[in-house]
Amino acid sequence: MQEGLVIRTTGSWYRVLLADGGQLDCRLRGNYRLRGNKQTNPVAVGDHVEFERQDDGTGVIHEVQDRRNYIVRRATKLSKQTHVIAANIDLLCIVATLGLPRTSTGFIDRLLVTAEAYHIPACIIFNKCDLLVDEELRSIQDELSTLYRNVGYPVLEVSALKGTGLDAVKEMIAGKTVLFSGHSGVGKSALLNAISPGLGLKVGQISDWSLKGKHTTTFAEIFPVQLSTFNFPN
Ligand SMILES: Nc1nc2c(ncn2[C@@H]2O[C@H](COP(=O)(O)OP(=O)(O)OP(=O)(O)O)[C@@H](O)[C@H]2O)c(=O)[nH]1
Ligand SMILES: [Mg+2]
Repeated sequence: MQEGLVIRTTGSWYRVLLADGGQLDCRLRGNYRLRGNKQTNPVAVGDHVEFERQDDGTGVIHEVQDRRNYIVRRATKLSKQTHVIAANIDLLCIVATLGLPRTSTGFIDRLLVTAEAYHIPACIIFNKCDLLVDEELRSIQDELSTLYRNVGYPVLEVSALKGTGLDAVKEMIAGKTVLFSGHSGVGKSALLNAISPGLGLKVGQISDWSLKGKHTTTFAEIFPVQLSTFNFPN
């Protein structure tokens, strides 16, 4: 039996990252028992699994190791069933924007409460700061940043588009497994691309009529990122 990290889940296939950097597509052992029936997915990104290689070049997951923590989303508001978005997270980065789309403080607060409940450190990244073109928006941003800093959360102001504030993001996430979460269209994919240009993630459009994103990224995935925050003299 070998161990690996689940970095992507699609249907009944799980992409597993191996210790040597290789990847293997695995399925779950047929008679795998779900822990209770509350969760719709038995395996999530971030899970550490034990698997066995098959002759056909794929793998079979036999065990999912205990999770240090995990974060869930309810299927619907009333539903008892939950979907595990990710497991074993070191940091939750809540990506928010003041405009296009506008993130409400209610939304930020709900994510913060979730993070607290699951014992996951959280920070807030305000993206699209290049759009703070007038005094009024600037002062709303200052107020919000001060508010969340005062209650103890790190707050970063960045622009994925202009590339400002990225070093602070890199410093914050270095060496960690980080979940970027936030409304569609706030620029999660754009921000990851800006931090790690090799990723080439698809970036969506903001709808002209609803001023919201179009759910371009449809599933969670882990990207091993090589961060070059520090330049060593050679
Ligand atoms: N002005 C400005 N636009 C940005 C910035 N970052 C991203 N955008 C734009 O915002 C839109 C949405 O960006 P995405 O990266 O696709 O957003 P997302 O959060 O990944 O959205 P989903 O995958 O749908 O959840 C695109 O049109 C980006 O070009 C920024 O810093 N400034
Ligand atoms: Mg996206």
